[in-house]
Amino acid sequence: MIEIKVLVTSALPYVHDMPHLGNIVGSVLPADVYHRYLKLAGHDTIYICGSDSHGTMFEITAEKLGITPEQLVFKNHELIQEIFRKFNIEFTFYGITHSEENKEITYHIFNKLDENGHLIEEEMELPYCSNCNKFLADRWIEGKCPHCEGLARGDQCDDCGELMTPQEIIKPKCVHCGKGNIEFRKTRHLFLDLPKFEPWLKEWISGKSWSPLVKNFSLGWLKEGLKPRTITRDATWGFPVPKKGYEEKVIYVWFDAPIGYIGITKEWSNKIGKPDEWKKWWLEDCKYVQFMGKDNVPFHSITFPATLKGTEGSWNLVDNLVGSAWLISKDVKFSKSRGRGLTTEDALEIRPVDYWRYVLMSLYPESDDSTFTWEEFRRRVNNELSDIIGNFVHRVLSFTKLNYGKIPGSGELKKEDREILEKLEKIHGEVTENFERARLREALKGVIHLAKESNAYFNNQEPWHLVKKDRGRAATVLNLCCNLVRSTAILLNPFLPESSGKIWKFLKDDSEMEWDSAREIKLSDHEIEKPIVLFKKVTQPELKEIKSKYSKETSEKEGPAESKETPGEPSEEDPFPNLDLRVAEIKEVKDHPNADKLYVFKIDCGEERQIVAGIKEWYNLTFVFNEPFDGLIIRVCVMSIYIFF
Ligand code: B3M
Ligand code: ZN
Repeated sequence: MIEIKVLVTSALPYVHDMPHLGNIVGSVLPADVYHRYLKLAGHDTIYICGSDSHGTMFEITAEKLGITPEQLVFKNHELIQEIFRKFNIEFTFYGITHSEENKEITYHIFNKLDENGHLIEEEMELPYCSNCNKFLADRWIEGKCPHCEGLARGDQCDDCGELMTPQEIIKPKCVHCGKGNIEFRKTRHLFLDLPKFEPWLKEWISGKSWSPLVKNFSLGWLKEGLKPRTITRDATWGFPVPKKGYEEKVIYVWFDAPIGYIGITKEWSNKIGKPDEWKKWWLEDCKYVQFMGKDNVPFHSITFPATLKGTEGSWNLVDNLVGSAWLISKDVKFSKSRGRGLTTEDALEIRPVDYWRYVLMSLYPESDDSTFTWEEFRRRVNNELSDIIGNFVHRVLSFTKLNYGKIPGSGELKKEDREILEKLEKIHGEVTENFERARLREALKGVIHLAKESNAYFNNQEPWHLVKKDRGRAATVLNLCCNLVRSTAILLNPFLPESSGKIWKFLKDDSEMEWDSAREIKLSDHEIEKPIVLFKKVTQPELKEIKSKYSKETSEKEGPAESKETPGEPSEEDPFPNLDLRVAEIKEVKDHPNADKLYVFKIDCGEERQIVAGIKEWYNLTFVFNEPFDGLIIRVCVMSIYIFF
């Protein structure tokens, strides 16, 4: 693999409030997964993020809490890092936009734009509350969105994301006093002359291989025609405008926030005692990948690049802009604070972090909105995490430990062994390619695919028979399987670092994990630990409890919670809505008292069930179950088709 330099950033979260699961999957989590991959693959990379600390929301929230915006910002700056730590988000550095470094770079860029004639001064009519005697910048004014009738706050709609002027807001009111005594008064502001950058932006964006979501959005805005954008505000919290006549105003948050990526890189450079390090990432050749929710795209594909371009400096511009759609939660409300739906803390009480990292990334809304439901959560945990990954790792390692005490050496390879190794090579290549292009959901599918293929190999080789007939051959099969477990651990690492680390420990592999070594057979004649179960399934009773605990308020407010217990209509997305395929663990097998061809099974398919199956002619299961199977879980695929009328 060719080693490259990659700068990774994710949208800087506003810290007037804490993030919820939707925010986490929208930017920091995919950026972390991607950055972890880059490190494993040996690229030279840093992941920079930090708290977005300016803007009128801080003044509003701080006012409500009776503290200053600065106190609010620095308190929440600590709290948010605590949440990210719990989600194992590994930043190279997490800084803040309210810093001396960011102020310095913001002023530098501001002055360059001014010198180069890209700032326009204009008088505008802005909302003024005659009750509070204040201009109402941005979110101090609220009302109905003229596009979707949702909640419009200041210059953007919370619901549809459209930008607007305050004059366009329907039935506006002042957030300070809650009254509608709004008039429009004249005040002078500075604008970035965006229309000037249109031809350049068009050419630049057209040359990018961004996802259709991001690219079409961006070209769409250009097509509508750009207007000059204000970069100053009548407010008190923010960087004061460094220009004569504007001393009473502050720089608009969306001007200094993206510059914050640079400011935070500089803050990091100073912290590590290498004050010029930031230049290596911003002024020298380097690939730059950004992650964000789709509502943030215009600021990153249009305004920020135009801002940097206008300085005529040699700033690195974004190469891959990864914008995610929304993860919509159907039967629970993702919430930022306790007592109103499901918070990140609640989520981690339900299951440890890797379950969430898995479920969220498997639903990562890469190109389109995706939907979270509790049923989906259970399905992903039980059928993928537990039945595919967990099961494969556990059965291979426990069977190997039981029969050989360690990973045995391998004999000569047969055709089927070479085939699984070819599959490993192919899947590794595909997962790598998807990672390189930051297509993370596809990359995760590839990891699951590898575990599935490896599981099938284990099944087809039937080492439990081989071990009695041909220990040498069984050793070869198990050697390959254990090494496939190792490959799975590596490919899984960016997504589930904790679980991957546990597998590494079971394998007693003390080497540094390396991406490319997943393609190789590394372990032979090598001690291993007895594995412990990696993922616990979500049972029906547990799911019921979770639903009743976290879904109540939402279902009251938003109508009945979605439920798969009722018949669904086939759709393009799900042509078999009533088909429920599950892998079950057989707990007990007995002969049927009245039928020669039937067994009676007690199974655990997430819930305890008794079923009968006419497979006695083909399988002697009482024989299998009389064998000792310490630690070995024997699973048989049981298909249950529930047809609802
Ligand atoms: N703080 C919006 C958000 O948190 C904004 C992103 C800034 S990125 C420079 O969604
Ligand atoms: Zn007012």
